[in-house]
Amino acid sequence: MITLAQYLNEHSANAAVSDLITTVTEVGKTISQLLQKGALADILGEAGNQNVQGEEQKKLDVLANDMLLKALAQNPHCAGVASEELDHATPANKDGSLLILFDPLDGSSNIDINMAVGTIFSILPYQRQGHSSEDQDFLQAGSQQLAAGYLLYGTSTMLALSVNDKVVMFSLDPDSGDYLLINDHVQIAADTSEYAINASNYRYWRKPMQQYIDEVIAGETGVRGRDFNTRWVAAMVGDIHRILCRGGLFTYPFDTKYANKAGKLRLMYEANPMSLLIERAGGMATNAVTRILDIEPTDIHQRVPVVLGSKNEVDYIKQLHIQHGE
Ligand code: AFP
Repeated sequence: MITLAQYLNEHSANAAVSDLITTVTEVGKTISQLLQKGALADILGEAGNQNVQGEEQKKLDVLANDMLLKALAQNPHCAGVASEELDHATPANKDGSLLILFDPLDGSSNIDINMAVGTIFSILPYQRQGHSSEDQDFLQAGSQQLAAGYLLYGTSTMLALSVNDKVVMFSLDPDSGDYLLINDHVQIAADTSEYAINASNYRYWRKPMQQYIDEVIAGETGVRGRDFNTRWVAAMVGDIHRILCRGGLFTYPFDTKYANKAGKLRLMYEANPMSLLIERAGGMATNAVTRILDIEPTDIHQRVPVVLGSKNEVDYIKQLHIQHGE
């Protein structure tokens, strides 16, 4: 079987990018081991602080963040690191050619209940080599990403990755400690009857999203003429993994629940890397109307509505928004 190292050697055009991915995935092995030990490794429960997003941090949020930050800061190719958990980006090696952004532990409300969580990462070029990196340097559209991926710590640990025009998947072999290639061309079907949304927010959505959910709930008795099914992991990484495996729709739409925020998910740590994977696997990723990868960020922590997955379903939601003049 092909290891991650062999794959990167053959398929990544940029050795520095490969090296950064190796650093992230090595830390991922330690996070995976800690999760397997769970309570026995004293990783469950609250850390007792809030992050920059005003969310309670879990012990493993803090641990995973610190481990990734430390390892990446030592990588000579890394000019700066931005984390969902930290107020500002951390400058690293000013001669490095790359910037990396990560969500160290996505879906952290799942940690204490032994459910799937993940690590998401996005790699951008660094344009000011020789100077210390700043938050501003990270403000690049998702279309500029050189690579993106996630580690899913589920019943097994998996890596989904894109370093070229393809999306591939690896499974971590607990015996050898290697990531082994299990799918060398991930593709998402254009049609689906499965959708993921936190429907408890229905009253906060805009009209077209309410209409969409009304239609899929009506199923074969409504305008869609067929039944749909709901799935919700409460960790984006788990929902995206399901979509890469068997298609589907994932949305965390615009809502008015969070004052002054355009939704819950973070553009640079969640939406951009996942959108790159979804598009390269043949799917579509929008904020309901606009392509996510074209959004010019204004803040490293900005939030964005997300609608992504099987192409025809994402496009259907886009048409509903256009009809409603959104
Ligand atoms: P946490 O990492 O704070 O648990 O948030 C996870 C997340 O950003 C994303 O991964 C999920 O899809 C979404 O939030 C879950 O949101 P709900 O709490 O509304 O279910």
